[in-house]
Amino acid sequence: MKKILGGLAVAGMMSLALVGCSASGGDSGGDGLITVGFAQTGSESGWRSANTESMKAAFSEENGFKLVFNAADNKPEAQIAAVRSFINQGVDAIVIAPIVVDGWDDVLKEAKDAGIPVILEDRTTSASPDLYATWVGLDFQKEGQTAGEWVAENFGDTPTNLVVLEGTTGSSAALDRATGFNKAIEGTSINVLDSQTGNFTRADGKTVMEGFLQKYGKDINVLFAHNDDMGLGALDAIKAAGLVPGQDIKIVTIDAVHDGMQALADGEFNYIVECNPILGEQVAEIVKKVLAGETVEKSYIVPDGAFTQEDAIKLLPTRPY
Ligand code: GYE
Repeated sequence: MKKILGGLAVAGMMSLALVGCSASGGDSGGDGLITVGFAQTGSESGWRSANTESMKAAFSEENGFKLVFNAADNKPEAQIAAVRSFINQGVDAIVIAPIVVDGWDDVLKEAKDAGIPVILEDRTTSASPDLYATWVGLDFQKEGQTAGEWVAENFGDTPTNLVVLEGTTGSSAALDRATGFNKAIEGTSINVLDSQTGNFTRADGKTVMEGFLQKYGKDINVLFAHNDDMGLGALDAIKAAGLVPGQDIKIVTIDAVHDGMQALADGEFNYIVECNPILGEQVAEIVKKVLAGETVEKSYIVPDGAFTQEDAIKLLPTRPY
């Protein structure tokens, strides 16, 4: 154990030295490449696949990186274990898309003590900001608010029953989207009948929607799903119940991945708020800056749009994901 710790301390000092001196960033492997450990959430959605692809393309050998990739199957303990293993391997930098906001303090302190900078991608944490270098992501609260404003504008004046499919419990994406949405519908005649997690997956979106339909049947007027995939899963449940999605039940989702945009173009979804998953290049650039000792902002927010059915028909052929 002592030996391992000794090795760790040396690796830490080496990375620290590299952070301080090397203009081209770390090179712990001695192969001219920057070794980056990326702790991805898992592979729950179309958004996630596009994000993983974007990260893998940006952290390529041609771009000067050696990527150590881990997907944690959306299990927070597994993700923390992956980060710990990156620290033990003595990578040059660690990128994390945190599954949940809480529970990060200890392992982030360990990375800091080892001199390995941490860059957050996509979601945020509740950990103290001095435990990570920066965060590249999206304004989830604003996304929720945009969805809520659309609901309020279209249905806020007449009694309307709404159900919510929430994303992963405890994730910043789900927490902030709920906050933004609830603020936007406050004081309107929208009645939230029920709100449950569908874990950002199609399968759970379908199961939870089946439950909602059994319980509330035709009383449901609007569905807000925290991502496209859960909305897509819900389509099956709605059709199986003999109802027409997009008409009997209006649907608003977040992400705007290809299958979601297709459902919007087909009239089965009614509105989608965009969440851009193509973050790889920006994250890679920032990792290089951090390792070169350059000052970076504490956060980089990538802007999002929002789409109607007409927009989807026009944009579908040229969507990059
Ligand atoms: O909306 C969802 C994914 O954190 C923004 O995670 C991300 C969310 C995205 O599973 O589809």
